[in-house]
Amino acid sequence: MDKQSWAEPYKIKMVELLKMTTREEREKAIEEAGFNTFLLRSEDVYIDLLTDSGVGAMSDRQWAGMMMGDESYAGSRNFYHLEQTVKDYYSYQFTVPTHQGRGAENILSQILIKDGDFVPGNMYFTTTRLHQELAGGTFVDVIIDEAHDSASTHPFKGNVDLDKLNRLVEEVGSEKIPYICIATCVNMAGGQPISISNLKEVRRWCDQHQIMLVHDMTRVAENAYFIQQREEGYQNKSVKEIVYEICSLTDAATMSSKKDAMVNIGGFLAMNDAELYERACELVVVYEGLHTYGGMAGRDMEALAIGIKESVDDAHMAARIGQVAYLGRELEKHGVPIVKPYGGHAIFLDAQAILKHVPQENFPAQALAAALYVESGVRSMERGVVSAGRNKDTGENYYPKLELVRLTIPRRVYTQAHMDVVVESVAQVMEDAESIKGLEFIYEPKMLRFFQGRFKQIS
Ligand code: PM9
Repeated sequence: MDKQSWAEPYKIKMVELLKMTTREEREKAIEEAGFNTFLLRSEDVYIDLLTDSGVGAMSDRQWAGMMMGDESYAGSRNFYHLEQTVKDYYSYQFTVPTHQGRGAENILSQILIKDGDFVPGNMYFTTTRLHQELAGGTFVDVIIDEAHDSASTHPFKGNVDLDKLNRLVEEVGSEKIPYICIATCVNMAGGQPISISNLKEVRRWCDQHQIMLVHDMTRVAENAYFIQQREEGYQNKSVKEIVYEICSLTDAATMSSKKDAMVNIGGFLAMNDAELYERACELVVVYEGLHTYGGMAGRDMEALAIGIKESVDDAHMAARIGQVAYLGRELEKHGVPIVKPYGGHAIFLDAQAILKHVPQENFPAQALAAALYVESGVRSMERGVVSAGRNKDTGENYYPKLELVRLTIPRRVYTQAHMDVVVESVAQVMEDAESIKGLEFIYEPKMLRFFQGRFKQIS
């Protein structure tokens, strides 16, 4: 029998008390929030599975690091520690700190993308695509088809389809492709990994066409864990070694350090090319701050450097992914339709399969996330047509095949008992699924509408 226990390699030293609410209070709260879980007050939430971003629990060592912050405006000691850690763990020679991941995306997109360019990627991410579009580019999805099928059990649904890349070059020419952006553990596909063998093929393809390979490394350690578990020849390599190998295959990276690296704020742009570094240093002072802090406090850079080291620990990662898999297995026991295989950072509910009576134009995933909150105070996030937004040229809604609710697990925060509450709540919502109403917008922001959009129920 496969060993499925995954006990945490840490013990709890401090706790944060949670507020319990009544159903009536939650009904009022979600109505006031326009049926958008982003607009709830966190005080009104019991178990917060909105995101894994910036909400992890820092270790005692990271907190000790916070006390060692060197808050000098220029040349902070903590920056040099961070820069060295990025070199040692991720292989990139130059680091430009940013306030978070999208700060890095903005700078990279502005430097590399020209009007009319195309940027292929293994599925879109909301902020990444927006910055590509704002810089004049068009995102092109080159992920394998299996990634768009919630039932496919392909072990590496984050893989790139090389035929799609070839077709793009035939259509637009390689001079219109400034870089390819490859995410590890693809968020919108359900936290699905890319294999090393596929990444090597993409590397060869990029060399052949002289196109840069950029890595969205936000969840690289989780991807490395899946490679260790699933890819031939990697069983005896550590997560740390695999992370280094993944990064070495790419030319530059954007990082939201609020995920894998377990800090509350921060990110960076990293690269090997000295000229790109120089241009990034020129822009970082415009949007973020001096190139040795880029929107982060010295103490945050110190906690990040320590968090990077902790994130590649094998026991940490086994417990992290083990907890996510536990939630997935328990939900499946209750017959809940979820994206398979289980993701790295989250379990994704198939909202279209649960709310068969709600057409996609009435936002089933948004409605399901709101209903789950009302049921139990569990906060989740829509990852479907609301998140996908509108086509920048036609203004039409994108209708993604995946209409999902994401139950995102913060790192080192919740217990197995919390997961059991989540399972019971989802099962209860499924039982009452037919009573859940679809939604329509009453306020639709032009950009990243999922953050602040407001809805009303359709009677
Ligand atoms: N991801 C998440 O919850 C937080 C914002 S969107 C709800 O999944 C990838 C793969 C991400 C990501 C953020 C960013 C942007 C880039 N790439 O949030 O700006 O998952 O630090 O990072 C979120 P920042």
